[in-house]
Amino acid sequence: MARTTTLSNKSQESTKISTNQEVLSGESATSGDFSNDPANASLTPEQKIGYLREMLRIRRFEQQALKYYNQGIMGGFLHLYIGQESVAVATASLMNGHDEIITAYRDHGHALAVGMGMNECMAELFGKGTGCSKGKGGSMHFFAPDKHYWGGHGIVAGQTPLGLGLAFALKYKGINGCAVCFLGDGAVNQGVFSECLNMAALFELPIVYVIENNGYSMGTSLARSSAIKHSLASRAEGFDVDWALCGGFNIYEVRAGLNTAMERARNQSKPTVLEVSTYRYYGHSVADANAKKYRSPEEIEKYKTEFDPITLWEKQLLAEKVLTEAGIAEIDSAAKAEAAAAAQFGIESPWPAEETIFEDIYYEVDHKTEAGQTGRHFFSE
Ligand SMILES: Cc1ncc(C[n+]2csc(CCOP(=O)(O)OP(=O)(O)O)c2C)c(N)n1
Ligand SMILES: [Mg+2]
Repeated sequence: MARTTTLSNKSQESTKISTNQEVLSGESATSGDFSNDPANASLTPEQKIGYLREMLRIRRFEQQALKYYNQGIMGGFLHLYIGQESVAVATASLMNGHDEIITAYRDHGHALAVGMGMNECMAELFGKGTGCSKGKGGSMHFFAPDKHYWGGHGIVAGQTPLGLGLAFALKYKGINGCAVCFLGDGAVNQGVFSECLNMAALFELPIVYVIENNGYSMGTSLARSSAIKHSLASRAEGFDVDWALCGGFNIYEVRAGLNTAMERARNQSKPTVLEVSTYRYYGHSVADANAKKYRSPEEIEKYKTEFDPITLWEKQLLAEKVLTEAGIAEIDSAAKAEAAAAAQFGIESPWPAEETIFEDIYYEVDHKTEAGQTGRHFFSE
């Protein structure tokens, strides 16, 4: 049985958790039935099917990208999210139209989950002018502010103060939304994250920091990188910030954990650190030559066969009779076809024009605004 712990240091709600360590020692992937949690109790079959569709779209998209990368047709960085799809899809499914999200370089899943198109994302990976960042950002820099998605950042933990800024803006403007900022288990050790927690608590900002704990930062395991007494999230206690742990393999569980934290941010303007246990199947990036050396093949296989978030969700939907095997196959075929068409779109798209090379560097230059001089970029209206 998975061990039981306290969900939040302040609210004293209790739940069971499933950590990576427990999974590896043979514990269950999910630690309870979250289908009746307030976040999930009234979900429609269409919504549940939608989560499967989104997870499959992310996986098929990245598999296509990997194929072209391996053929040398695609270049640059490529940090695959495969294995972690449930986290981004669960989060996006809870966004209320005012919530904002931001993440690091492992950003494809979040982008597709918030509604970015496969074409603009795939073209960006190919470095083409039709890409979401006009081919100048690549894999690490997907952005869609119109979809409340603020990227896509390469500096480890660099997105954490930016996420705090989003939360500050929401509070300053009196908008009933929250900011969700994703970071990895390695990013937690960056000093700036501690500064963020201090300010989040001090200013009572509506932010949820989601630690996607996949057990590794590049080739370094959690045990070798982090001093842990209880968990990474429990460090938040030092800043008087609420924290919680959540298994990341079952969409119901991720939605339950996220919903509590997002509601707290929206309704009480309080920050939360939520640590979600998850796993990436591939190396840190496709350039990770040691991907199979710092983790045993058995470990990777165990996650793939027993804790895959897509397989688990498919089983759940079959058990609930929401979908049949044939229905699942149909959704998967559509995702594969969409990803293949997006790759074709990316390949056939033109390169960015040479004369655009100095564009998109400074917003105020491109838009001929004086905002840069007055220092009022974001709060001018
Ligand atoms: C400030 C900084 N230091 C080092 C790096 C190199 N680097 C890129 S990713 C990474 C590991 C981060 O791991 P984690 O936060 O666990 O995220 P994951 O890759 O597992 O999603 C490192 C050290 C960087 N990009 N930025
Ligand atoms: Mg990690």
